[in-house]
Amino acid sequence: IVQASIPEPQREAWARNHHKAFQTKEDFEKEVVRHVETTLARSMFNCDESAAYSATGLAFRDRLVTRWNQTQQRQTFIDSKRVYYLSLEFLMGRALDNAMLNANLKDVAKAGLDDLGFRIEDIIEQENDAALGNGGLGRLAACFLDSLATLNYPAWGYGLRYRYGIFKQEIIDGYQVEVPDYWLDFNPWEFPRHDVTVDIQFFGHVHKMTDKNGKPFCHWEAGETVQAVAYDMPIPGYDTPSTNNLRLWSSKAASGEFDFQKFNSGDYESSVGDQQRAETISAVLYPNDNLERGKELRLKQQYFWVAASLYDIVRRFKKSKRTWKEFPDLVAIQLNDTHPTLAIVELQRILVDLERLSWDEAWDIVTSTFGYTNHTVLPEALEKWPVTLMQNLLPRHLQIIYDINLFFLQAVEKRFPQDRDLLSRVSIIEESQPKMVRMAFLAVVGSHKVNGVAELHSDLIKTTIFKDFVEIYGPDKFTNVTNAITPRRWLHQANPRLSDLIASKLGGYDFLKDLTQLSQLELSLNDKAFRKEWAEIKYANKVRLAKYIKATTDVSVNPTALFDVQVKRIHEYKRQQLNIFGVIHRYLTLKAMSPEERKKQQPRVSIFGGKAAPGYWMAKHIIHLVNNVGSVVNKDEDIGDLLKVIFLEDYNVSKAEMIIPASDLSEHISTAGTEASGTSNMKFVLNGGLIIGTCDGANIEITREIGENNIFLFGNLAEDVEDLRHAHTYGSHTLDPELLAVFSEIQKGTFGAPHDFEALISAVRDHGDYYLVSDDFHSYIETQALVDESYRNQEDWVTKTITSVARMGFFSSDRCINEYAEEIWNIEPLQVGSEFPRLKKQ
Ligand code: B1H
Ligand code: IMP
Repeated sequence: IVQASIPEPQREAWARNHHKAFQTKEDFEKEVVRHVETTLARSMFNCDESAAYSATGLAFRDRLVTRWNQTQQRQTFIDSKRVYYLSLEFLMGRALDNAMLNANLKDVAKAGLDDLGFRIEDIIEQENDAALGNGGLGRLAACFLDSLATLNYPAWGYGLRYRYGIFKQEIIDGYQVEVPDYWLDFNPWEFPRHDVTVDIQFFGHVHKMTDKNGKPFCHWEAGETVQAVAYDMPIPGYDTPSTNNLRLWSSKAASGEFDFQKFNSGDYESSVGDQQRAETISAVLYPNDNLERGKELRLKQQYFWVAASLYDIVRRFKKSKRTWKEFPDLVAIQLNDTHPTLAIVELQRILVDLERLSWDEAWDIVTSTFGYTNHTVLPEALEKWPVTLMQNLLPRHLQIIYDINLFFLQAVEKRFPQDRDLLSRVSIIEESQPKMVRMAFLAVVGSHKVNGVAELHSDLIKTTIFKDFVEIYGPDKFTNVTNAITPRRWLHQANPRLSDLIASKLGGYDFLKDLTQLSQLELSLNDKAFRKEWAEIKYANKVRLAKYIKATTDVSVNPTALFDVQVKRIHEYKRQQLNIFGVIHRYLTLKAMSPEERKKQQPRVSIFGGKAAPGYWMAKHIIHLVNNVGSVVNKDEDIGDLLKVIFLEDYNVSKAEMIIPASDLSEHISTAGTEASGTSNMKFVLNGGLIIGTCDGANIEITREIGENNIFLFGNLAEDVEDLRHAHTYGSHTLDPELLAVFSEIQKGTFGAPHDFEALISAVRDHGDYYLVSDDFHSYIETQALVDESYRNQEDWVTKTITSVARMGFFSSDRCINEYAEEIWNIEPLQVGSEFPRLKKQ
């Protein structure tokens, strides 16, 4: 190890020259111009918006890096316990606006950019979303990072630096087309660490050896090595100097650019091939939400990321010169779903094979270190890997998995003798053809806590997929931490006018750090001026969205209509098909009315958005149907403003920030028991929208907090789903007559060739209606009518929305992270001392 520290006598020179972050408009402008003229090698004569964005980003990055360094030095100095959040997805969205707001310097930047000839909104729009995730799971990880930094917890995120994030969606002739998302063109937020690399091994063989004391051990002789390179992204907290780190690994060939031997011997192609094969590992995010497809490259991604991260964590631990027993006192690792479960096996391998601890000592350390969060009970999303695939790619890890399973089953057998059924039910190895490794069971066995993400979901995992494990370990190993969202991005950044209005009532912005303060808003319910401003902000947000709709789809929508929004990944369980069938029903009802009757109806804009996994055929048909219904309804002169149907292309985090504040009503209508939590439901309510939803996921806790009068619930309950499904298959299955009328309209060809939508209809009519679309249809339609009626009474509606926002304090991710910290990680926030000055409010 090279001693890189500067000796004491020379440190004064360093301290004297310490980089000072800008605070004033003048200093900000200097930094921007410096970056334009030096880093970017441009000038005022060729500085376009993209260059101005880059320079602004770099100016803020410099600021973050200084604080990032201080935060890390402090953590190293204090030697405090850190938490490591392992997630294959971090759906960060844009960073600039967030960095400006968290530092309380947006006004400074706005004025500075104005002086230099730019509008801050245009500059913010230049940034590509960091879209390294599919949906809720990845965005949750991003909200958690924001809270961890804001609350001053010593925490790192570890993930993969995909060259291509989630694909961009284009709609062509009503169909989804996928376009690659190359987002790294110029990314000022990442910090390549070419000095932080780890060699990662794959394939090969395991040899049994004996050491010099005659003790046997296993040596894994690998067949392929790939290098992991760290890229760091600073994560600023809100109104604190604490800046945490998100470390993303990128893959490259271990021997540098090429294999020179092959190159020199004339085998150019294969030397380049090796390099490309290595780079493929971190090339692309798998675009499936709630679906596992068992591809070898995906397993390679998982091990590559997990092995690099653990190497890094262990290296950092070793610097503290503690004994191995103390590892769990310094390190907590949270597994975001089962994707990083191999970390359990890898740490056991490091401790047993490399550090030569006994199996039991090592296993104690491992199980005290890990916590596992389950995000789904959908069978198609539960990860299982073929034993043969694992054997080939990670031979030593498979042996360790077998040993973990053996010792686990022996312990179960001891407590429940002669229960062979139980043993086969809980075995980590599924004795199927082919045999499979059940990753969720491995994660449960290797962790000290397992949590679900909303109350219903946490109860469900205890009574379904992990029922036997509750018997074995007792109920205390299983817990609930209800998901939540960061109010910084999802209120302050997305809806600045609403945030300002709330601040004016609450005497400042402290509510952004203690969201329960929102409850004081109920005192202003009768304040006329406040209510008026509240309604005006919603209207202004709707006008902005209407302009965007006009610009992107060429459809004019009336901003006084009720905006009804369903934006999320397209999935049968989320039931966008129920929504669009409901829209068709509304259309038919309006068509059947006399012109006089029509005049009395509540105008609506039905807005859809979301991506379908590229191979998900049914989801793609849903998108197609929505678009076709739109093209018929939107030009029907009988209907006019009474109904518009819009599909917004390429839904992502930035678009969510615009769409969510503009909604009156949003739809969270999954089949009961299928949506683990949902998090956009919280974002909509926090922005003054109401919900139509099923008794599923976090909708239930939202109802508990805001009150039944402020939410439109409908549909069957989770406890009845199984019986209904059984009845569909084995009893007589009568479909809802109003739904049948919708089907026959589709089959008449009103919305294009009926053949295209036959699969959507037959899923309900002929294949058991697994998602209970027909069972819930009537209740859905009735509840939508109730929504129309409520919306007509605008005073009442405003009262409902203010009351709801006032009661949303529970859904701050700060509350959620504090629960993880106390109940699962056992970590304390860092004290932010005087040598680490607190940000001054401007
Ligand atoms: C959620 C996933 C998911 N649950 C597999 N599971 C994936 C599973 O790439 N894969 O293989 C990707 C994603 N995502 C979501 O997590 C739940 O459906 C939501 O209900 C929940 O709000 C969110 C965060 O907990
Ligand atoms: P790592 O844990 O080794 O990756 O270090 C993370 C960061 O901690 C480094 O970038 C430094 O800023 C800081 N750091 C590392 N070692 C020391 C030390 O010995 N004293 C103070 N800070 C350190």
